[in-house]
Amino acid sequence: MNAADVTTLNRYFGIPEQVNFKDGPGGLTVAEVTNSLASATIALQGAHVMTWAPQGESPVLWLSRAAKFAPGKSIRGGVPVCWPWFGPHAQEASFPGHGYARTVMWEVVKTETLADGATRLTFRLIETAATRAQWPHPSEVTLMVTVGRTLALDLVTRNTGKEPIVIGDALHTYFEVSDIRNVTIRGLEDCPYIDKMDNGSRKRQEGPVTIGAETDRIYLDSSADCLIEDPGLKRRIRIAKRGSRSTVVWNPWIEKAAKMGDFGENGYLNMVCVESANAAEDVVTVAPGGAHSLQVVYGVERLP
Ligand code: TA6
Repeated sequence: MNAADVTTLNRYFGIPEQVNFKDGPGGLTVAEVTNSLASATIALQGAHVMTWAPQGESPVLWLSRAAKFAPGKSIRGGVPVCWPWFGPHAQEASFPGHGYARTVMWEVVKTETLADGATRLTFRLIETAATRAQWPHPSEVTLMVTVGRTLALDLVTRNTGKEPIVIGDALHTYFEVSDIRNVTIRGLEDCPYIDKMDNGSRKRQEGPVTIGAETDRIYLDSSADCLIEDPGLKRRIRIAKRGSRSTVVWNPWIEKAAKMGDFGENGYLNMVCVESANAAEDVVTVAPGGAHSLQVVYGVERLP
């Protein structure tokens, strides 16, 4: 099937009044999901969840107003899928940062309505000669997206080969906040971290995380829920995860955001990345015939 053929996609995977495939920005095929609980948009390129909002709630994911939508270009915002490595490739500097999964086409495997009214979509990465050239290991990667009062994501790597494979992965999620200067991130207290703003030095988190400058940290051995407390929006975003031992906290702040060119005017003020990952020494070895699942559930709670 042609993954970009919206007519065929709607015939096989559309759900009336709930899932509609259409040509989105930059010619990217997107799935529009609307149900009684929430709404979301997902690009087939990268199986990239671009937006999600529970009904009656303001957007929970940040999507840059200056995001560039084009085949092969990662979308600035939402939930980029980093796979099969996180950050720069260990040996090949020419390979794309954060792997290729977020810039290649994925196909729709299944769409379904759950008993509680949520919508579940399953995507699978389409391998090509180009992807195999960067990742010559027999494997399959799927992403299951469940759109409801919470947003649940399950990134599953299956090793279909005869040798173990080592995976670095992340759901590199951009969350919408009222003003990053007033936000507190809890759940990482006492965790060791790699401070990429201080030559990769190893430190330990004291107290909650607040952000007042460019921040780029890989917290290791971090499995607790994280909470993004946002007094401006009077809400707390809860990030629950399984199968992820690293948490990355990133905000580019002023200069870095301006250099990146797709953050928009002061975009950095309204976002924070809290990424559920397996990075650095937390990378995962998947045995032949085995599987690794990185799961997150995002929920919104009102602040008193
Ligand atoms: O996860 C944080 C990070 O690795 C930062 O160092 C920064 O590079 C960010 O990801 C965005 O990377 P991207 O390739 O999406 O521009």
